[in-house]
Amino acid sequence: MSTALISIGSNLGNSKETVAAAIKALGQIEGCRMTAFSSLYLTKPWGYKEQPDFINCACKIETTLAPLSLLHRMQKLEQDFHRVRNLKYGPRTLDLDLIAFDDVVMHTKELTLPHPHLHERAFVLIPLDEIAGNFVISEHNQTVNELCSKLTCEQKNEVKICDR
Ligand code: PH2
Ligand code: MG
Ligand code: MG
Repeated sequence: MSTALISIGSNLGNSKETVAAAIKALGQIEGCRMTAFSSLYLTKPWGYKEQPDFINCACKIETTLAPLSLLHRMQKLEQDFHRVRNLKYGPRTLDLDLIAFDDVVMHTKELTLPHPHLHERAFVLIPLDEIAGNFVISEHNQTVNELCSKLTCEQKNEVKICDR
């Protein structure tokens, strides 16, 4: 059994509903069990700024799948939610990013683990800290909580927890 950390994002359509449906769907992938998911957060767009704010959330899954099989299942789910890929870092109905998978380090064309931008993204680290603060991110050799504490106030201010 492996542990996978996934970041969920949406900024098109009814994002809260989409993220809630994605949490449910991820837990229903064969060979996967959802063991924790964070609150929803309203976050300022990172990268390309001229787009709506995002709803972001993080979840933790126990899985018997290999990293690439899990990635492919996640990509299939994105398609089911009618995601259209236009701009790099641009708006999206549903984005599912595999952030970490046990202590796997891998650099292939298809998948980089741990996620190459995780340490600079408050919208990934703050939700993750809620559910997996003690998880050690290989390569960085630091826990999610340690990486989170290195974010600047400015970065943290762009991520606000949503009302339940
Ligand atoms: N995803 C991106 C680019 N920018 N910004 C926020 N706040 N949240 C995201 O999920 C996000 C982003 C590319 O996947
Ligand atoms: Mg993304
Ligand atoms: Mg993505």
